[in-house]
Amino acid sequence: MPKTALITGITGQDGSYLAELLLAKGYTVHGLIRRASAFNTQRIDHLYQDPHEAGTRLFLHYGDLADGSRISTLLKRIQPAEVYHLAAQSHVRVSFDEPEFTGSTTGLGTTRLLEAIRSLGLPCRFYQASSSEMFGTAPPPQSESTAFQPRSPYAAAKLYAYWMTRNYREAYGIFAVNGILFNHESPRRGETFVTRKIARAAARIARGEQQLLHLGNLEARRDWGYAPEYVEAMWLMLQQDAPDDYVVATGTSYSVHDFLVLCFEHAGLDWQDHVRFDERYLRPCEVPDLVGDAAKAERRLGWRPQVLTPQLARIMVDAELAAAAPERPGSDAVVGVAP
Ligand code: NAP
Ligand code: G4F
Repeated sequence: MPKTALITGITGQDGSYLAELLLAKGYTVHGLIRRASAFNTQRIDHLYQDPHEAGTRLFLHYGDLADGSRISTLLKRIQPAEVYHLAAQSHVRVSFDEPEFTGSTTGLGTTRLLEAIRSLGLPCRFYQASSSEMFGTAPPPQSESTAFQPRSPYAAAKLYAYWMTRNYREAYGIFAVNGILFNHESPRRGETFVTRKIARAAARIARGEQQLLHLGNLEARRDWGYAPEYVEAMWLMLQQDAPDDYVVATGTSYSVHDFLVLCFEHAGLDWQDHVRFDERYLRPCEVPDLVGDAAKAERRLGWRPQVLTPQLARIMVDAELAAAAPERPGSDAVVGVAP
């Protein structure tokens, strides 16, 4: 029997890959999108199906995480078997500027969904997009049993959502899981996250469209994997017999400086000729070193990463080099928007 899923955040990096995966598996997919003054569906435009035609399996609905009654109405109407809650204010640096908004969307948004599921008595499975950012300063490697030490409003909001997910599982028996995903990237990554910013700048500099790239802390270390593989892990978590929480990571660690070298060398450039420090990209608190231990995901889900950071850097730079030169500048460094 084909399943129905609801994806919040379907217009984001992960939402777009997850929608592809679920459609390929025969699911009917409903996506929550924010109303904006311009189209914000670029990442899923290739999946668009005319809703007037028979056989359509992708449906988009306006809604916002701030609007609990709308979420409840949609859940009641769609009756999804699986809910993948990916929507969030997901930028760590921005969360220091907008802590209240981040708490309301990234934190309370999860509660609004869980409470709607509970009050409707909906027999669905729920995925919460938890984050390695919750580990903060906890020494690596971090696993499901590592104590959280959040270092940003974003991390604190995600940690609240993590515990609400566990609470609704324990208190009400909802099949609710936390995927604690370490950084995962792709050519669809938002342009203000550091990997995309670097890959994009390398291609633009190679094409002569940009001279300088401004960055903040180059010493921070991250465990960077490939997003299309990570959405597979989300799906696997909801196919298990019992709900549980899982770390998803590559188990490898590279600094921002390392990623810079990987991208610029692949584009045939010397990064030192083009990169400048800009303190606006520093955070009031930094997370120094994230490296995940995904042994449980491998053991229980059979999930293993295939693409590691050096190949990821090549994939991202190649995609930028292949892309046509954009009409607008785009990079936050170019237009001067902080961070
Ligand atoms: P992303 O590209 O920033 O996408 C975020 C999505 O949330 C977008 O579709 C966005 O809509 C939507 N959204 C934001 N605020 C909303 C609101 N108030 N109401 C409704 N929708 C809203 O994030 P991502 O990289 O795909 O990550 C997906 C999830 O995993 C996020 O929750 C993120 O925090 C978490 N996570 C990501 C990583 C990672 O490395 N990528 C690691 C761990 C956890 P618009 O398109 O309209 O902006
Ligand atoms: O690319 P970033 O902004 O990702 P960050 O902060 O690790 O957060 C991402 O991963 C989390 C998982 O751990 C997700 F939960 C979250 O939603 C998001 O997807 O920054 C990575 C590192 C940081 O240490 C930052 O200080 O890069 C450093 N950095 C240095 N210069 C920069 C810059 N980050 C950004 N965004 N822009 C810079 O110019």
